[in-house]
Amino acid sequence: MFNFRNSTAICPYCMQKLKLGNMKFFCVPDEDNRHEVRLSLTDRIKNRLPVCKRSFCRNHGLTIREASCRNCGEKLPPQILFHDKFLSFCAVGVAGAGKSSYLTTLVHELKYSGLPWVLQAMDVETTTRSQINEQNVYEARHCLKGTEAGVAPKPQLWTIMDNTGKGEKIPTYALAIYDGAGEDCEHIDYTPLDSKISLYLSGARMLLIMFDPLLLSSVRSEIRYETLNASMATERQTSAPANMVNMVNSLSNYIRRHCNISPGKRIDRRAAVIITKLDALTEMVNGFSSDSTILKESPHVKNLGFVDSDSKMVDLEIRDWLTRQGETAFLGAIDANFKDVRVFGVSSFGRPPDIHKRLARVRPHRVLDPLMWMLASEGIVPTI
Ligand SMILES: Nc1nc2c(ncn2[C@@H]2O[C@H](COP(=O)(O)OP(=O)(O)OP(=O)(O)O)[C@@H](O)[C@H]2O)c(=O)[nH]1
Ligand SMILES: [Mg+2]
Ligand SMILES: [Zn+2]
Ligand SMILES: [Zn+2]
Repeated sequence: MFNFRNSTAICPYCMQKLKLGNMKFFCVPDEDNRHEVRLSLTDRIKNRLPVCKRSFCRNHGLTIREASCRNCGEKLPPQILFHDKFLSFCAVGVAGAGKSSYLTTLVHELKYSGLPWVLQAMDVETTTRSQINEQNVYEARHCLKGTEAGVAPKPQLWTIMDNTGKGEKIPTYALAIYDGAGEDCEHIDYTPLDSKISLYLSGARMLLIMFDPLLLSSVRSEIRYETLNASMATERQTSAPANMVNMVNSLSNYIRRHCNISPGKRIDRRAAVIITKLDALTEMVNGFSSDSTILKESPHVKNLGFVDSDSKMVDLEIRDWLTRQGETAFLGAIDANFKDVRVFGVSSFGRPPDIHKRLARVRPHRVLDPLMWMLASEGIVPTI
């Protein structure tokens, strides 16, 4: 019988800790029938899921796993109740920074990179959305459309089963991914954001702060017009100034307010700063040198762990590169606001799209690095 006492389950929609008493349980004997099952006194004392006691119900005597959250009313996928760790991250960045493309290739790599993990979607929505995105990028080979602004993003909910060990028990992790619209991230602080987006930001275990290097004027002047055009999302973005410093500051103020952290204190939240579209930077004379670590294949997955020295080197190389581009204000802003920051560089596609926004064979570069960092910090993979 599953004991809830030690559960770390969190409602992925309202971020409330899921205790037994915070949930409503339903028995669903068939598609057209459902009835609520209340917790008995013994269930409460023993901290266990309820059992259907209705006479003649075909589920009579079975443990009930269908539940909804009492706080927000959302239906909870049964798998969210059973896991050893709850992991969640939220991607933020200006419109067109490459968030959705990155998360699409991240999920794909997680499924097929050879890690001894099995990834399963927890609900139909996650399955459908990831199928559409993967189909677009990997089969139709076309760039994704911008994420709809003004609506709260639904979290993608995944279960990771960790097949590394040989024991009988397979550790499972719940992974919730939040991918908002850049347009909404750009206005944090200024417009009354949907309260759900704010919850996601303050509730995530790790923030992915996506930085689009193609917004830097020093980069734009060194890259071919075709590459630049193909690697930018919208007309609006092409003329947008690099406004990441403001975004980092307002994001930080926002989290501080929401989590009651005083302005003089760094935010105690893991923040992965991710420079996207690395492939486009290889055209730069002033770019990364050809023997730099960042351009080498990522060592983490091959080693089934997080190679800290490699990651620290990449962090240094990007900081150095950003400094050479005159972006010290951005580095200053992340270091001043976040206690636990690491800088990463990725290319979701491996090379720029063509002028019609079509993709060549997708070869993601280093997309799993930030995730491996989080997994290492959670003790799920070793730090090497
Ligand atoms: N060269 C290159 N371009 C990329 C890469 N990833 C994304 N892009 C470009 O960036 C555009 C925007 O990518 P998205 O993933 O939709 O960006 P987003 O951050 O989700 O944007 P919003 O949903 O509007 O917030 C794509 O249409 C591509 O043109 C990459 O790895 N390399
Ligand atoms: Mg998007
Ligand atoms: Zn809830
Ligand atoms: Zn029943």
